[in-house]
Amino acid sequence: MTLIERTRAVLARAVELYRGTEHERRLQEVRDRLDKPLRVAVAGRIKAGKSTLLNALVGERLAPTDAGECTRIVTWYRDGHTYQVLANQRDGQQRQLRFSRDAGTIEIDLGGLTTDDIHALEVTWPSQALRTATLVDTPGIGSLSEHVAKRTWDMFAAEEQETPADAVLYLMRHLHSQDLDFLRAFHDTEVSRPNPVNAIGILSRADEIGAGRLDAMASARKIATRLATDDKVRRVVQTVVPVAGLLAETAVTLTEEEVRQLRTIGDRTPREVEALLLSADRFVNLMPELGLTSIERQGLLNRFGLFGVRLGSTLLRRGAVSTATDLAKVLAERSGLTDLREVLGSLFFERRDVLKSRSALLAVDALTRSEPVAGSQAVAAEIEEIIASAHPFNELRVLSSVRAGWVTGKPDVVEELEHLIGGTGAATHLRLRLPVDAEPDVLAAAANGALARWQQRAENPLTSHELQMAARVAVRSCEGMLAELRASVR
Ligand SMILES: Nc1nc2c(ncn2[C@@H]2O[C@H](COP(=O)(O)OP(=O)(O)O)[C@@H](O)[C@H]2O)c(=O)[nH]1
Ligand SMILES: [Mg+2]
Repeated sequence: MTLIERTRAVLARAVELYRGTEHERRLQEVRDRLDKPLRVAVAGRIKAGKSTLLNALVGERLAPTDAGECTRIVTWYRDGHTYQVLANQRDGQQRQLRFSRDAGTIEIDLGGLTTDDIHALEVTWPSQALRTATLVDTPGIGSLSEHVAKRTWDMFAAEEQETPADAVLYLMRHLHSQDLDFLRAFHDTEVSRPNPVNAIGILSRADEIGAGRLDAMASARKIATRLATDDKVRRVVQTVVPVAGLLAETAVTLTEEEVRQLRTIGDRTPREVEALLLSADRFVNLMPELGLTSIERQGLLNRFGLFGVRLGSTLLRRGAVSTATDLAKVLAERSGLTDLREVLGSLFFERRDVLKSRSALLAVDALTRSEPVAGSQAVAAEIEEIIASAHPFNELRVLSSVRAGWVTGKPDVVEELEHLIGGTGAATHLRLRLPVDAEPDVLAAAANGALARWQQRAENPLTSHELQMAARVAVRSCEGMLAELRASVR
């Protein structure tokens, strides 16, 4: 039985046990969640660029950014057939809210409710991107008030019976000790501890590094790599990806008019443009002969930032791109969005079943503890069994141990281990460090080679105990890959 099948079986038993009680409905919700898109929360301090990045991932400007009372409420964005906004009230009631969408993002009319009355907003929006993942925008720690911060905290708190999110994107502008404390609190203790498995770090607003110079993203990439190899950071997130969220959002919603305005700037000499782009203030006010009003210039800054204006106009001047479609594509790449999508795919979406099973098992486990009934102990024991023995969880556990520095060995050995158990993505070619188009027989040969090496390590009495345990898991991973390859050849 696969992990997800075992999870379904446990859930079915739990639903039976709690039938007729007030918990039955919640368990059914947990079960239904297994078939729904993965839930990914966007977390981080206020103004880290969370809402902006969420919009970039959806490909539409939905989430309001900056101030506004709705940015203070946890908001779910999910795919659906109709456009709808619901308020989940603290008193348990649900109310449909009116909304408009004139100036881009959705404007929600709270209809007399205050932000304190609302537990969360649920926005349903037909969207291809939201079919893959339901996205959760959070107000952010370090927010306006303790109260708002607490609301974000609730989203992730370990005491909660159910973790509302299966995975989290954690935005950090600077490495801040408070950021790390927050990450730690989010990571539960049940499946592995600490647990970098369901968190990806994002070095956000990356374009602002180095005052928006054209090499800003290269600098950001260096910082992100340094962060990602820092022990403290590795314990809590799988990797760190630099993203210029604003430019990403603009890239996926670029208009012809904006391209025209950038072209106007690109028609000037590089020296003139540089002088103009020294500061936001200069850009808005100097050079009246440019042919763009102050309002248009301010508009460009709001959408692209200084870096984006510089990059976009330069690309057009050099003829590197000529159409809006091409420019949008290059800006998405340069903003880091394309890379982020890839990382999300390999670390979250390909592991969807594991992450969802994990959330579901944690939810049922918490219920059996807080509301025991006859027979719930057996269910709890079974969950413990699954968590202790299911191979995907073992991989996650080893991954956490590697990240925590508990598994030591020669660097290249540890690196191979990390890949084999799916630490850089669950796909077979990633585990074997081969190109995406590697032929099945090449993959099989590599998997066989790895299998032999790791079997040896598992049995070598000189191998440290931790590495031996890890090696056993790696052997299973290799066997799993080989079985899958055999099945795909047939
Ligand atoms: N230059 C730049 N500004 C950004 C970026 N992301 C967000 N911002 C701006 O930062 C402000 C806060 O962004 P927002 O997404 O509302 O942050 P949140 O509070 O974390 O949701 C807004 O004015 C955004 O336009 C970015 O990548 N680069
Ligand atoms: Mg926000």
